[in-house]
Amino acid sequence: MKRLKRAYKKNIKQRGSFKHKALTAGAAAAITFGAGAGIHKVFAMTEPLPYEHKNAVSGDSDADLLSDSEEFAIGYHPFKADQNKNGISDGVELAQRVATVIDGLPTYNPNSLPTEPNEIYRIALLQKGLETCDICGEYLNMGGYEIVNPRTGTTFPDPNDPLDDQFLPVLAIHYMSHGSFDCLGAVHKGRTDIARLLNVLELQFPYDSNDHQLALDKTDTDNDLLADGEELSAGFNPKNPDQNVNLIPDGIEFAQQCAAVIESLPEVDANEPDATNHIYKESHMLRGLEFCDTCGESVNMGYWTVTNAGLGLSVEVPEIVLHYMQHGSFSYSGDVHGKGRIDAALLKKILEMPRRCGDLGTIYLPTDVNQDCEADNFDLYEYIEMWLEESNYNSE
Ligand SMILES: [Ca+2]
Ligand SMILES: [Ca+2]
Ligand SMILES: [Ca+2]
Ligand SMILES: [Ca+2]
Ligand SMILES: [Zn+2]
Ligand SMILES: [Zn+2]
Repeated sequence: MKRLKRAYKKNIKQRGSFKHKALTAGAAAAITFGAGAGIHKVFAMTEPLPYEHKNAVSGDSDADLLSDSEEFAIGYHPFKADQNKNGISDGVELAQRVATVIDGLPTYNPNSLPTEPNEIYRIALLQKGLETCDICGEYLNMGGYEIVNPRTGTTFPDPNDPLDDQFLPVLAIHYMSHGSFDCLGAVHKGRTDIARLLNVLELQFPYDSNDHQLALDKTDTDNDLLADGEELSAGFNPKNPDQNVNLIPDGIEFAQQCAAVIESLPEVDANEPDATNHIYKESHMLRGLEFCDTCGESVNMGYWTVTNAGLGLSVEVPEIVLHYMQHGSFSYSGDVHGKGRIDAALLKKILEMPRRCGDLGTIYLPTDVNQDCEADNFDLYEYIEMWLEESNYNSE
């Protein structure tokens, strides 16, 4: 096994023809699979390797195509390959997300720059020449883009960036759109400076934002769609956008979790509240529709009253608000209730969040290795697998 790994490491140093590259990628799959260790196995099995732009990254303990030091620099978890549990390794989806964001930036020429820019933009520094991609052989412009963030006064690349000191190569964006931060072609050979690029783009997580997630008009220091005051009232940290390290901004997932809990509450008749239900909802649906200002969908113009009998507290939750919460927002905008924001801290109190394992605020015991809220044999298996992985890694 060890010999195979060494042979493979030697292999990836010899950057050659496309045919050779495809072969190397295939060997990577075989080897990680052969190691038989949990996290590696999952990804080797689910990701088709040949002809993909996904070479193994050195020093990448969880094999999610971000090195340990890159993860440290951007605040990701170096031993969790799929922090948001969506079946896509985190490095792959982050690269694709970055490519999409860059493709959507307004583009200017070096001699017609915007006079009063108020958004992140890129300057096209394309060149008269092509370079080929080592993996797929596609011809791409050998130039690239400088990225400017006028608000924070930051630019990409760094003047000493070893990949290219003038611009982010078109080839690098090509690789990112294929899920890799490598940039290996005829002219450029190296890896994109991920931490700087995310900083300039003001991007941290790979999630796709939704138009329902309306901007806050209150201070939201960590930019997670919960205002600082709301976080303080709710017992969250206003300076950490992702307290449960699942790469989803906390305000977004908390809104969705509250919506799911409200949907699952027992419904009682408004005239005879059932005293046996500690937390319940009453329907006040009306004969009429309310239209969502974001997607145009219609919902009942009525509302729910959600009550916590034990605390003697209740709150009105219109259907349009529930609709926005399902899309990750406590702010709403409809043609009956207008624009507004529901009190997230009050909701947290009434619904007694966290209610389900995994809801924001869940405290896991240190022995609950797989974080399913039960300390059992499965945790031990997971721990043993990690331990084997680790000792394998150290014996290299
Ligand atoms: Ca990693
Ligand atoms: Ca993922
Ligand atoms: Ca916040
Ligand atoms: Ca989160
Ligand atoms: Zn390519
Ligand atoms: Zn909508």
